[in-house]
Amino acid sequence: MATTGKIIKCKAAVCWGPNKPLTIEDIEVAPPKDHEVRIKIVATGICRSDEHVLSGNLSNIRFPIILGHEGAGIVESVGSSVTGIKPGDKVIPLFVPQCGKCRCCLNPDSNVCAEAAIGQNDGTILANSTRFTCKGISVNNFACTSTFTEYTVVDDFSVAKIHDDAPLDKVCLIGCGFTTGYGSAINAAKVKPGSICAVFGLGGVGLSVIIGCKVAGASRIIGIDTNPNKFARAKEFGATECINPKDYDRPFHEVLAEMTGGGVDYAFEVIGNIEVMESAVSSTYYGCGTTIIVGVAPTSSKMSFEPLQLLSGRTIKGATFGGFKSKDHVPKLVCDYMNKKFNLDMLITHKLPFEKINEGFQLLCSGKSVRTILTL
Ligand code: PAD
Ligand code: ZN
Ligand code: ZN
Repeated sequence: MATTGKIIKCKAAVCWGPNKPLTIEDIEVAPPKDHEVRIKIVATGICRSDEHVLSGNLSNIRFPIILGHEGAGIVESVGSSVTGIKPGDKVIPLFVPQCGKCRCCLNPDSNVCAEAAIGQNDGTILANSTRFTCKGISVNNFACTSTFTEYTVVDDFSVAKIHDDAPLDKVCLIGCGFTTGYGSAINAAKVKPGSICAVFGLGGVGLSVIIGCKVAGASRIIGIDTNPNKFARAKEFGATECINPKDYDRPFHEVLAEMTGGGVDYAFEVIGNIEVMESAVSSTYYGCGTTIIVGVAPTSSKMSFEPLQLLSGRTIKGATFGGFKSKDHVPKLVCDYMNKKFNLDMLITHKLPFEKINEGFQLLCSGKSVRTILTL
């Protein structure tokens, strides 16, 4: 391509610090180095995890930064030593990389990657630097991906090549929200047929948990949200009933225990709220209930529970990206979507041009949207 090996000037939404609106800036994107891939982003979703950074809930972030981790695009150029990915390929950047060599990658029971710590925590990609510059200032990368930009550069183990015919404005959700929720049910919880599930939080990720619970054959899926406007859509996805904790003036786990003969088999916390996490644990059946923590709680916050709650057989676990090994599974999930094994189109409530990104965040925060897709 004409741009190969050159700096690309393009637009990006730069986050200069917490509690400030993003500003669309002219940035420069340097060419990919060894084992790196430069991608033209075509579509990206807005996930609550991006908003956690904006609202200052996550403290280990270095500013300025380009957020966004739920995108899809087309490879513009590749650095030396990149194999299996070439210019023109459709790809999804992976916020959980898969290097294939670290202790996590080599363990079939883990799906995180030791390389992620490098990208996520210090705001750089693998070569310990960033490829973004704005007004002469170097701008950090977010979660190995940074998709709120027309062009991004990622490490080759942080990107998956997907089917040539995949609709990028839909399958971008496989880059985070859909996969996280769906996998939390089928991989992390391993929901059994006939079981009772409770899903706390009916945003894009919670609704995707419901898709997974339904595919796994749960007999009851109880959707829980403080915003009753979320209930109709949750039922379309497969929730068998929906309830609002605000409608009760007693501990919510007692309400769920009464509804379910003593507690649910699986409780999913998909909000990032410590009190709800504690309530979710108490809502599970004492002899065999499992709680899956999916929501991202503020940095350094702590949840508490009585150890006795676990001695009778309860399990508490967490999952990132739904327990899927990213590079292996993202291409397969894209094909499953194209073969209509599941439908994620209903997660998309809004579409906006990239320039209206702040409007997209307002829609999320006001509870009006599930997923807004920005097109670039
Ligand atoms: P969202 O904001 O679209 O959905 C959250 C839902 O929770 C909304 O419908 C709220 O109305 C509801 N809610 C808020 N407070 C309460 C409460 N106290 N009780 C009941 N309901 C409540 O977010 P999302 O679906 O994009 O993300 C959900 C969480 O999952 C969030 O914390 C995000 O950071 C996390 C996440 N985790 C991973 C991962 O890999 N573990 C990936 C992606 C997102
Ligand atoms: Zn996300
Ligand atoms: Zn690894």
